[in-house]
Amino acid sequence: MNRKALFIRPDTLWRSRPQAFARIKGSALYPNLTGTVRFYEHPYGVVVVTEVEGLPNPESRCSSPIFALHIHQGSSCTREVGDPFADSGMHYNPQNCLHPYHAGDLPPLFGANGYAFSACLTNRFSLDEIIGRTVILHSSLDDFSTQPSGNSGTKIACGEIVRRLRWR
Ligand SMILES: [Cu+2]
Ligand SMILES: [Zn+2]
Repeated sequence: MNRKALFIRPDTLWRSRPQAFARIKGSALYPNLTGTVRFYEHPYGVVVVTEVEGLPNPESRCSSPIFALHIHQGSSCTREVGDPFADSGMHYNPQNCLHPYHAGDLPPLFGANGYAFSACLTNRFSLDEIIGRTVILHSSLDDFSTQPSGNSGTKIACGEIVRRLRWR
């Protein structure tokens, strides 16, 4: 393994093209919620870079909002059944694990004045496994214990993961 590749330089990452991405759009209740999730191949797994704006932003400092983030197994952000984006299905979970050990479980986003940014590395999936699936952002934090989905509240935004052709 190339030792230089072990340190992820944000400036290099920022300039390079993701191999896959999802464009995030809010549900009807969150029309201003937009963002991107970028996926980069890395020797240790996949780097997931998420940037979102237009998040709900409570005033109180003690309720600074946290939003669960998962890759769901479904391929499309369509259909509303009580919750929007019903076709996104359940968390991507090819190994039949319990939450939060689903392959699609990701660290939640911390809202900051309606904006959120995160970068993480995971080896729970390959790019090929998640292209054609969906990224879902939820209204609440992920408690990382409740089954089957961490008591994460409603789905507030969704994006379909596509192989990179042109992303900007
Ligand atoms: Cu989810
Ligand atoms: Zn899960």
